[in-house]
Amino acid sequence: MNDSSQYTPPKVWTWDAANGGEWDSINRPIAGPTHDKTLPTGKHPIQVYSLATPNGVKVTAMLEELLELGLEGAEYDAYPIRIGDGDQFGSGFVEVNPNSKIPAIMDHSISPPTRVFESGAILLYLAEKFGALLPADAANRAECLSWLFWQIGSAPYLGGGFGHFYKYADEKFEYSINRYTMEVKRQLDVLDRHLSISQYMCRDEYTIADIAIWPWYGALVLENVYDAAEFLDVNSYTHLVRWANEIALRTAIQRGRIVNRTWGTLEEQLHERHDASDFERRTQDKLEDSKQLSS
Ligand SMILES: N[C@@H](CCC(=O)N[C@@H](CS)C(=O)NCC(=O)O)C(=O)O
Repeated sequence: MNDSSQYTPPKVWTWDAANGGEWDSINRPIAGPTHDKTLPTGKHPIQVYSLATPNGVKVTAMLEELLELGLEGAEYDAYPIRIGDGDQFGSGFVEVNPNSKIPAIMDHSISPPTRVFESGAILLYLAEKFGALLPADAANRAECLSWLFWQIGSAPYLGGGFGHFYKYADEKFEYSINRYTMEVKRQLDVLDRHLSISQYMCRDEYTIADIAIWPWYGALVLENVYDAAEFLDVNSYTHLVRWANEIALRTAIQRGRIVNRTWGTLEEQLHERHDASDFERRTQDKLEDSKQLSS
């Protein structure tokens, strides 16, 4: 890698060198598929192709919330797209999301079966389809959508900016870390001030705005994401921590965050989800395992 203080950009950039960093192998400057691969399809109306990153958790948490509300049409099959292995560049996935990023869904309950990609679009699509988790009156709906779109616009500074330069980049550049830390702390303060006067993102109603923001900013203040809890002094954002803790207790969040999770402890992983009983079976399998280990 070039020494940044010596680097003069060429007239035309060419793709002839690795950028370095943990995600180097999947970064490329062109779109489209790299290989043929058909996606699996299960028995439910909604098919989810995703991974339990913050963007992926938004969708599985949303579907679990809808199921908690008794909306059976939200039953879904979820298949992992292993982005570290390049699954997002398979031909079947690119047909569902030409942008090659998780999450993406197919809705087979309508004709023709319809694709939806971009997590914000998926949340809005599902909220409108099921008439849930999106306020009906104009003022509250506007507030909810404002925060939903705030999340979509803000999180790239947290993930692609701060997370990349603080955690994943091979070299630590003070300029880049300062720039993105400034912005992330400003975002945390935006949320903290708002949540000091509001129970949820949209007044006293739990909505898709909370479902979009929690997997990024809730997880950031609760789970030491990027090993940055101390660096960002996350506990000083007390109202945000209060909100994050409250949402973390929801069954749908606890379920949604382990669907398509392929890392962490075994009890945090449910690679594929086809039925609510998959969660219980997981617990049962664990109990059987621990009985065998202790006998
Ligand atoms: N704006 C998109 C962002 C999706 C996104 O960045 N997904 C990441 C994982 S969190 C991904 O699939 N990365 C694979 C890649 O960049 O090749 C959304 O909200 O859905």
